[in-house]
Formats: sequence, structure tokens, C-alpha cells
Amino acid sequence: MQDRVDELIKILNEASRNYYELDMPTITDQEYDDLYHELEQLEKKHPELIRDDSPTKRVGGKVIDEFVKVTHEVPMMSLADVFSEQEVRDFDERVRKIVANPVYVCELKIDGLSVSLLYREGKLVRGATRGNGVVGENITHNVETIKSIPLSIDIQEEIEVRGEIYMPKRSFIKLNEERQKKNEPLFANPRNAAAGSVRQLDSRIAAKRNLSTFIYHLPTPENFNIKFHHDALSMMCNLGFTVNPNIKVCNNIEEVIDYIVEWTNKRSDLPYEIDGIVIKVDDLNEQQRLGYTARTPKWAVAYKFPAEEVLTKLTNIEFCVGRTGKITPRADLNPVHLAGSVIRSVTLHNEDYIKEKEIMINDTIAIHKAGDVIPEVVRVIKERRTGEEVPFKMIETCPICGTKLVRKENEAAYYCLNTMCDARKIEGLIHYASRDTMNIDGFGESIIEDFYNMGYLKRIPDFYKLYQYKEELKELEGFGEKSINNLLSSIEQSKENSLEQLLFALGIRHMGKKVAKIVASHYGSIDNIINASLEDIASIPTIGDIIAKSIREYFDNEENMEIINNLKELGINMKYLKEEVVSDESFENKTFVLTGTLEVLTRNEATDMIESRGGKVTSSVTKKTDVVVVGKDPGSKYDKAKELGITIWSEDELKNNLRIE
Ligand code: 3BD
Repeated sequence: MQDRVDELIKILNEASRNYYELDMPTITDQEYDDLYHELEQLEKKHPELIRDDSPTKRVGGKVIDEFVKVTHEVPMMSLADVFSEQEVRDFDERVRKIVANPVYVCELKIDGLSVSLLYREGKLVRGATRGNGVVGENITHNVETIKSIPLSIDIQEEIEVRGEIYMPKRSFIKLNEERQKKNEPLFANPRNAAAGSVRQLDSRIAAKRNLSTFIYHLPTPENFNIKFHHDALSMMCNLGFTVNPNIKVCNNIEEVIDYIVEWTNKRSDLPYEIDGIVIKVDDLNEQQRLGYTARTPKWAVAYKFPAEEVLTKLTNIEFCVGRTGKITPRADLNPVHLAGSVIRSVTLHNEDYIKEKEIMINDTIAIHKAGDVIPEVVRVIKERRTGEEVPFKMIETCPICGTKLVRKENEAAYYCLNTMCDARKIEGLIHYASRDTMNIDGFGESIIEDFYNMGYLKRIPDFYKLYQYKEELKELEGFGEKSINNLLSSIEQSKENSLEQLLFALGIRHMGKKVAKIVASHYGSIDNIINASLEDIASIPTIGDIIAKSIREYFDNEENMEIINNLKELGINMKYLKEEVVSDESFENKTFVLTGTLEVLTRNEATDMIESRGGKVTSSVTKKTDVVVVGKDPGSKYDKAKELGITIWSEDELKNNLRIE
């Protein structure tokens, strides 16, 4: 029996190494599954035969209560970033001041998240995130599910290795497709998807996510008599870790530059994302001589790629009518691949934007992804003009209802002011159902448009009468009993939403998510708002005159009041439901200070989220401060925090701790 178990473990582990590390599958998925199943059955009957390195131990099911902090014996450093060939040469100059003829190792900079793996007596005993470099979090339960990480290695001494956990591009696309189908929020990029997977308490999630690793650092080479970084990489590879095969030992900076050029061009062919090249001095003695700054080694830099950019032809400019009647020009493009997706159109914002960028129809334009998500026009390639270009002309009437458009004072945008315009009504209904408002699952934009055009859904209250047409809807293409039931039940569910969601959903001018929250919590119920005077509304802190006026106007309008009364009759909740504070160890009763510019979150958002988890945000750093969150260009608060030895988080770390993508 033991023999068969041993044999199965050997075959399965080898197959998975061939598949994940060498990219050369040796058995089919079906064969793998069958052998795996056989092993599972044997282990179930004879638990005494279960070995530590059995592949069945990788698929987790354990749920742990919270992340335990771990202190990195050797701190995990940061890397200094450089952005141009010149800065790479400058780095070489600095190195040469200390060592005569440096040899460099170039590595692809994997866009994932750093991990530390600790082995004792040949067994994986701890996996940890980088955290702030000194203190990370214990993620052993998730790390154990990653197939490219060996659970046991052939070395008895304690050894730590470090590397990057990443999600392959294809797995990321597949994951997002699945999430889209389930109407779950999408991950912005593979790195966030990997980070989101690893920071799950339930290891079954990470186990399903197809994560992989590349190992690139041995923090204690002296223990293994290693003299060169490239030898450390070979040793780790021989131990069974996955080391990226595309490393290069370079004898001078010209070879380094060649490597950078080569991979800048080949980067999109890789099955995983890289965001730059890491350049390291190979000789560990020389590394010692070069030393460290407070946060980074002086013997390494990261060359960061410029944001990806592609050229394509702008074939037409169309106009979209928004919920508020705002007209937005949108460019149709010849479809192109850009940073992992196919781009067919890009927003041109408004007339001024098009004029400023001198965009003409049929132009060749360069596009990139702003913040790596939303495509944006970078510039027109005027050298490519052929004479076939057509100047842009702003339309004067609404493309849907034909009403004359107006340009408001001090605004770049034109508006269709016809409140009966079909486009505006459809957009208003889409807004009502969307995630940030009433969050009615299963209602894609095109479904709402179809229902509108078929007459089932003309006004907001109609959502709650759709059940009357259940039989008709079931017959529509793309629908069935099940999807209609799901849709109707999420419509029902939306009746229980809190007042701020409804306020935002109604489409009151200037009523955004934050204002809705403030107004809802101030008044508690919609009746109190309806009965409030203009002055009373305007006296709420942070609510300005313009917003107050627009709220008053909305509720003074008869048609709007009819909608409200209809919704009331239909049983929609119109009271503010106090949010429960989610208790969260990292935030509860802790005092935070934000300094510097945050790039993704606004200050208010960060404050809200910290507070909703039981934390407090204050403005000055004192001994009582628990965490200082440092954005771009931080001021003296950052220095003070370092001086006082207070925990410092980057914006990324804040987001990780908040578990947001
Ligand atoms: C990679 C540091 C040193 C050991 C410090 C030289 C900053 C993320 O492929 N080498 C690599 C990669 C990352 C590295 C080092 N080599 N540090 C490396 C790295 N091939 N991505 N990083 N890191 C890892 C970081 N992470 C989060 C926040 C701040 N810094």
C-alpha cells in the first residue's frame, strides 16, 4: 500500500513540476485527475500513510481566523526605481565608483507580490507576505496550495527563499470572465488578483486561483557558501524552486541595455506580466561593499517600463447621451490589444479635449491605459496623415431625441435637456440598478435597454412590477426560468436597501455616493428630507448651496414625488439603516494618519474605510499613532513616523489590509 502511495506522489509531483515549472506537460489532465483521485481514496482509508509532500495537502480547506504577523529575520528591502536608459547608466556609474568591473545579473521584474518561504528540516514551515518589509503576514495556508512551491526540499538546514507570487495572464482573464458572469467585481490586473487570492483566510479560494511563483532571492547566501547571485539562483532551482529561466549574466552595462531592449519588445509574448527589469550586481562581496540606503540596496535597481502604448486608427466619432443628458463623444477604433485586453473604443470626453489634442476622424492615434485600466488617447500621429482625415464637428442636436443641445456656462460639455429623451431615461434606469446604487444583480445595461424598448420598463417603479410579466420574459432569447427568477429575487432584495442607496439611485443632480450617505444619515428617512427646508439642508456640514438646491428641486417636482410615492407603495425601504462596523483587527481602535498624495483612494474614501473598520483617522503624528499611511511626496509626518518607530504603510499596503483591489 505504502508503495503505491509513494509511487502516486512521485508521479503526481513530477507531472506538476513538468507542467508548472518546465511548461512541458507529461501526462494529460484526465490522467492527472485519475491518479490524484486514487491517491485521495488511499489516503482517506489509510490516513497513517499521508505524507507531508503529498499533492493532496496542497488543496486547502482549512479556514484560519486571522492573519498572524511574522517578523522577517532579514528585512525585505525595496528597490530603487529608474525610468530611462540614462538612469540605468547613472546606476552603473555609481557602482563603478566602488567596484571596478561589475558583472550584473538581469532578471524580469515579475508583476506579482513578494513572498518569503521558510523551510526547516526540509519542510515548508512558513509562507509570509512582505508587509512593510519588516513585519508581514503569515499566509502559509495559502502558499501550500500553490503547486510550483515545493512542500519539502532536500536540505536539512533552515533556509529562507524569496520570490514573487503571480497569476498567469490567461488565468487572470479566465477568472475575470467567471466573475463577470457571476456579476462579481473584476480584478484590475493579474497582480491584484494574485494579492486578493493570497490574502484570503479560506485557502480553498487560493487553491482554485492557479497562482504560480518565481523565486529570485536567497537572504542568507553565507550559510550555503554561495559567492555569486547567479549561483544562489542555480542552487534554488536545483532545490526544486521555480527560477525564471530568462535571466542573463551581463559583463557590462551595454549588455544590460540590450537585455532591457530585448524584453521591452518581447514582454507581451510572455504568459505572465512583467513591469520592468531588475539589475543586480552578481558578486556578493561587491554587494557588501556597495551596501544599503535606509530602504534599498545600492547594488540593485528596477528599470520600470513606460506604460504600454499602441497605435491604431480612429475610424469614427459617435456621441453617447448620459443619464444627466451630457453628451460624450466616443471614438471607434480599429480593435487593438493593449495591456491584456482588446480596445474597440475610447472616450474623447468633450469638444475641447478633441480640439486640444487636434484629433481628426481617420487619424492614427496612440492610446495607453491610464492607471493601467481605462484606455486613453495619448496623441495623434500627425506623420501618418494621408489627407483622408475629416475634421471633427460637434453635433448640435441630441442624436436620440433631436432636441437642440446646450453648452452650460463654465462647462466643456453639451447637454440634452429633454427629460423625456429615451437615452436619458434608459441611462437613468441603468444607474438605478447598478452596483453602487440599488445593486440589482443580473441586470446588464443591454437588458435594461431591451426591456425599455419592449415597454416592460419605462420608469423606476416598473422594476418592481416586472414579476407580472414573468411568463413573457421567460420566452425572451437568452433568458430562462432560472435567470428570470434570479433577476426577480434580486429586484425583491433591493427593496431592503438603505436610504443612501436609494437617494443616489434616484438620479438627483449632484447627488453622488458620498453626498447621499451624508444626507441619509443626517435625516434618517426620506420623509424628513421631503419636509426639510432649503436652509436646513444647506446647513448640513459639507453640503453646499448647489446640492441643497438640487435636492429641494427634486422633491418639489410632482413627477418625482409620484415616483417616490409609487416606490413607497411597492414596499421599498426609505429609512437609513446604520452600517454595522465590521470588526477588523488591523483597524479596530487604531489611530491612523494619512500623509502625502494617495493615488487610487481619495483621502475621504480612505478615511471612510478605515472608520468603517473601527479605526480613527487623525491629522498629526504622535506617540499614540498606530499607523502612518504614506502616499506620494510625503511631508514631515513621514519623518516623524520613522523617528517614533511607528508602523508605516504604503497605499498598496493600506489597500491590502482593507482587502480592496
Ligand atoms: C521581481 C523589492 C532585492 C532582493 C531587494 C534586490 C521591492 C518587491 O521579479 N529583488 C526580482 C523582483 C523583485 C527582486 C529584490 N528581484 N527585491 C525584487 C525585489 N526579480 N518582481 N522586490 N518589492 C520585490 C516591493 N514590494 C512591495 C512594496 C515595495 N517593494
